[in-house]
Amino acid sequence: MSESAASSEFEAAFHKAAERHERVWVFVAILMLTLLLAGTMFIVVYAYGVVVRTDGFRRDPAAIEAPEGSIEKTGPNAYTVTMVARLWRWSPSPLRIPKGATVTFRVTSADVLHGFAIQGTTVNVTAVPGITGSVSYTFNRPGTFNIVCNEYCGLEHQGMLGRIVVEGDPA
Ligand SMILES: [Cu+2]
Repeated sequence: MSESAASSEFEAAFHKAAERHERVWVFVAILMLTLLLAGTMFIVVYAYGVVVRTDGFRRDPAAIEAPEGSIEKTGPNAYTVTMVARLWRWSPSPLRIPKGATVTFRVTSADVLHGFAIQGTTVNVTAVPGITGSVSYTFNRPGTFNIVCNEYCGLEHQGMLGRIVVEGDPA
């Protein structure tokens, strides 16, 4: 047996063993990822009861009770505002309220996902078609607040701005 024949025999045996180990560990890795994914899904759905709703989504703006939003006075200085997002504007905007007003925003979308965030406040809610999100905020500081869309929604996303004007002293 020549020296080169011996070395190529050794190489062939080495590759055969290496391939077997490689196959085993690729399989183990895939199995671990599958178990991790299945386990996560199981825990999320069964233990936490999280279910993604798909039946209630509607994209027809006409299906929204107040397509241009609404403002309702609910107390001495309290308001409920239905805020509707659509490509690419907010309504009602500009929204004028007195200083110190507590506003409950009911946020929804007429078309796709948008993000309702009021700069300089803690308000940040996703506007989902067919679903109404709710958040309250008290505007103690007069001035103009920008509503920005922080959920990418297409071509004019960056220009999707609204205004909230908090005026002087409460009436
Ligand atoms: Cu948007």
